Amino acid sequence: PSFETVPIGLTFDDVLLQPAESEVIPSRVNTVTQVSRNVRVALPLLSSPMDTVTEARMAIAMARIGGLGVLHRNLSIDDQALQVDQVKRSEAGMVTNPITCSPDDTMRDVDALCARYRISGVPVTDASGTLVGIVTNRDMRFVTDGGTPVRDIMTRMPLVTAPVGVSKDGALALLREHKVEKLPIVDEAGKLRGLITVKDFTKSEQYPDATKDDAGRLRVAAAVGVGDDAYKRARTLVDAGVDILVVDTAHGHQRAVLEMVARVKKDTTVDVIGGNVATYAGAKALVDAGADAVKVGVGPGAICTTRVVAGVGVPQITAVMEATRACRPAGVPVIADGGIQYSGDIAKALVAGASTVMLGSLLAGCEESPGDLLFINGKQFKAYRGMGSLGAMQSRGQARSYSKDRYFQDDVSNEEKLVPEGVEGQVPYRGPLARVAHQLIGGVRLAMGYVGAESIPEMHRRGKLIRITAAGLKESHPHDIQMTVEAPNYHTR
Ligand code: RVP
Repeated sequence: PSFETVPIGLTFDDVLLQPAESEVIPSRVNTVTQVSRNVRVALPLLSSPMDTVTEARMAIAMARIGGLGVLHRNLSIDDQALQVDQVKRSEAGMVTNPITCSPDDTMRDVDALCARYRISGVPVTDASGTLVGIVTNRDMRFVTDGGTPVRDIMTRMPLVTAPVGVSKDGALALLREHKVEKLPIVDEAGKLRGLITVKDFTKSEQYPDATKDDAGRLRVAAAVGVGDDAYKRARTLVDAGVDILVVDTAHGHQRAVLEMVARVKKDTTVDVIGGNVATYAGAKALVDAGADAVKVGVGPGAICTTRVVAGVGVPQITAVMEATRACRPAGVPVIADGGIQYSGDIAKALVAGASTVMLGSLLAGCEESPGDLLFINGKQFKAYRGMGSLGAMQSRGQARSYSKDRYFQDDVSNEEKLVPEGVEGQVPYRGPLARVAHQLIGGVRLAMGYVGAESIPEMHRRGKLIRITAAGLKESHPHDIQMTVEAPNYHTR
């Protein structure tokens, strides 16, 4: 190699967006964008498939605000499929396949179901699927013996029900008229076919931007690896109703990854995202394999040590620009994954060509992320760790398959032989996702005003980057002052 041919790699801190002539009012911009070829979101935000970031609760919260959660895969196939199921059932126009119980179940069973799915009651059906009653919080409130059978406490037929095909307004009218909270949908034979709840109506008023499928259910994505086990995982997740599969590896420009993308594309109807890559050639290979979106980022993550341990990576702005060069002509969206610390970085990623960004560290501190609050010196934190960290690789007995197909390490017979590519740590607690996302999107909206872009495609067309120096970066951050009040959208590194 000769020095003249070594390209330069730039990252978020190396660039700024140039202000341009604008009539755009930040509060009126349109942030709708494509996650993948067939899935659209109101906000360009995805949550990382990491075991300290995205499980069902985060995925539900992400979809409600108009983003999308990607469920991590550091757990058994069944557990991950269950999480898909939890998201798909969480809020809906109509639950088509509601959770039910039998008259012979006990109140304890029903309690467990309600806790698991965060619901307040369940229809009761007999062995043939015929609706025989409903059991809700109201029925259980004064029963002290957990062993009491459902048949003794349930509200029996006749219940207020609606026929299959009832309209949204018709259902709402029935709920209002009878002052009930749950409306079972039954067919002519009396079999339970669905359930509409008051909560779903109030939720859709509360979350007008929610990311939903055609049946009105929240959307969810899930991560898979490569190889036959991963293929089985992918099939199971599709059966559970997943909307997007993400072939989630540290090196997406790899034959096994390309094969997995092509295979899942061929055998299922869901969108398939491939990654991660950081070059033109890597992105092109995924596009050619049939990926419906390309996830970009090798080494930028807050907890990632790949660039130090392996000396490999491409600074993220350059990586996104290079991948976009390969993806844009094919109409394939780019996801900028990793390294985002401030809302301004999201705007920079969009201008570099990304259609959405994926966030780990910024979301790990949310109330909805997995894990408990940690109190340290009176301050609140939550754990955040790389999926290539020792802890993540060793956890839940998944080490072998996990480190093998994400990091392609097959010598994992002995834990001492694992070579981590990530670290374990903690981030400050940041409260509910909605609050965090509000600040993130608020920053993006401001950027769109400065750039003169009314939409994200306009950001792609109109946005211009400028390279800055170390002095420029110093000037960008607050300087020559001691901060006395914590801002909701600024933290020192
Ligand atoms: P960040 O948002 O900067 O915290 O980065 C999150 C991203 O880091 C993830 O979406 C993933 O691509 C990457 N990651 C996750 N684990 C590791 C690792 O252990 N190296 N890296």
